[in-house]
Amino acid sequence: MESETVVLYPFLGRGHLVPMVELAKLIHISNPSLSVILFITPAAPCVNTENYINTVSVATPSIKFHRLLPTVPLPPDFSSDFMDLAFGIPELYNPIVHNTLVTISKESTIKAVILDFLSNAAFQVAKQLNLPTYYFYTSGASALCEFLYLPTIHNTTSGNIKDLNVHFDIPGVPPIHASDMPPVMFDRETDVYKNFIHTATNMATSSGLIVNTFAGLEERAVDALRKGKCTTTYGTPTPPLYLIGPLIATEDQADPGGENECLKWLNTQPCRSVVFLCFGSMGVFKKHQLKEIAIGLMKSEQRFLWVVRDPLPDDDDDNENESRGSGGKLDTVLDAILPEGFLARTADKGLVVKNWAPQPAILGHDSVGGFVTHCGWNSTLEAVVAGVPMIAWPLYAEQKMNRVFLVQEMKVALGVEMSADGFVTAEAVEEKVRELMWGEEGRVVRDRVLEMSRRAKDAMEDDGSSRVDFFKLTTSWTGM
Ligand SMILES: *[C@@H]1O[C@H](CO)[C@@H](O)[C@H](O)[C@H]1NC(C)=O
Ligand SMILES: *[C@@H]1O[C@H](CO)[C@@H](O)[C@H](O)[C@H]1NC(C)=O
Ligand SMILES: CC(=O)N[C@H]1CO[C@H](CO)[C@@H](O)[C@@H]1O
Repeated sequence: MESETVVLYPFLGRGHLVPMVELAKLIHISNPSLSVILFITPAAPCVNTENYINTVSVATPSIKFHRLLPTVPLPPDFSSDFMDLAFGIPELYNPIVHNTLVTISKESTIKAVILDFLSNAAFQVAKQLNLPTYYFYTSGASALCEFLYLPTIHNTTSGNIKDLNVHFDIPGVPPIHASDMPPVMFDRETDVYKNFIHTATNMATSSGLIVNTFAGLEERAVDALRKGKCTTTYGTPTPPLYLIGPLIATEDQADPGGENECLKWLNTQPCRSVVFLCFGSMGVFKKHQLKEIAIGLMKSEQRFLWVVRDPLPDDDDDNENESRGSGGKLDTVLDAILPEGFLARTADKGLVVKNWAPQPAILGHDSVGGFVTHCGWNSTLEAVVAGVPMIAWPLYAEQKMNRVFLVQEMKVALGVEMSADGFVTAEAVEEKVRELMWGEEGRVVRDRVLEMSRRAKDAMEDDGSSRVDFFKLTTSWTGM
């Protein structure tokens, strides 16, 4: 029997790569006869994925990382914008992707090519070779409704989204104000905007859309997608939808040096009493914002575990060293900015840790009763699985939109009050933290997220919705 292969082509940002690797593992574990290959571009706008890739290669040698070689140099005039690079680098590698797919095809039948949306450039290559091509979408079904609807918004509005003061009515989700749309969509003349429109159009004609969510979490969005409501203007039906989540990384949960400091501390705290604050790998604040968070936490009188990264300088910082990208070293900065005696006064109730904490293990710990999050989809899923209610504090990408979904539709989060430029006052922090832990509105969210946690577990049972979808997907390749 000829061998069969599935090719996955991730984007190398952590929030995209890690779930794609989880998908690769799941495909291989459930279908050991399928070869699973992940394409890796040598150049990427994100670094620091090398260690992760090595760890996975050692732990799971049966899935293969294939480096697309030779390295293609960036043209000298290439945009340095992160999103332009994210979409643009795969485009440079299209000839190599083509040759690699042809080479693999000589020895094996390629059953599927699965793209991250940022690897969209490869869609035309796979299509040209007549390979069934899927997208793996690393945000939720609600965000996917918006994504697929973008070409319709594009065709039916004039002017730039950033200049509009309207709500968009998108099937499957609550109305979204123009200012809550992902900033990449603000200006229709930009390359990134055009790339999103083009990608959405390709997604709508692909062989299937695989989404890291579960049906019970986003019922209205899933219903709209399944009924083709987000793509009615395309003249083609929405491709099959496979909701196979929640896929959550296992690598990060390992604690190499024995018990982590945060987990040890949590062991000493009462059940569901601690508010956990962590804003993702790119969640950096200015100093004056850190100070507001500290004061708000102190006044809330709640227990807290706060992950802080090196801050950005304030706008009026006159220290020349600090104006160059970093607001200075965290230790000194914390002492300087936190209210006097903050760390000492809160020592029995609070723990401030620098830069990194084992997030999934913390969210899974009994003592954690609330999570202040930037609304990245991966963090959201981790909290939902652990049944931890959230305070939504979006920072970038599609996070403002995710907040609308989390607060208004899924009802697993309270939204923190922010000014137009994203600033949050100490009072707002204090009020929301108390509300989440003790309030009546908070109770609704606390109950709801526990229900969602149960649904997440059900979805992953043998006959659960996510397993059934996954089985449909893989049997469409193997025919078994
Ligand atoms: C948008 O308009 C273009 C040009 O008229 C058309 O080709 C395309 O199908 C339309 N797309 C949608 C989603 O309406
Ligand atoms: C900037 O950094 C240099 C070297 O670390 C130090 O000597 C200098 O005093 C700093 N300047 C200010 C304004 O802090
Ligand atoms: C699946 C996944 O991407 N997990 C990541 C979610 O975010 C946390 C915190 O940023 C990371 O530690 C996980 O690796």
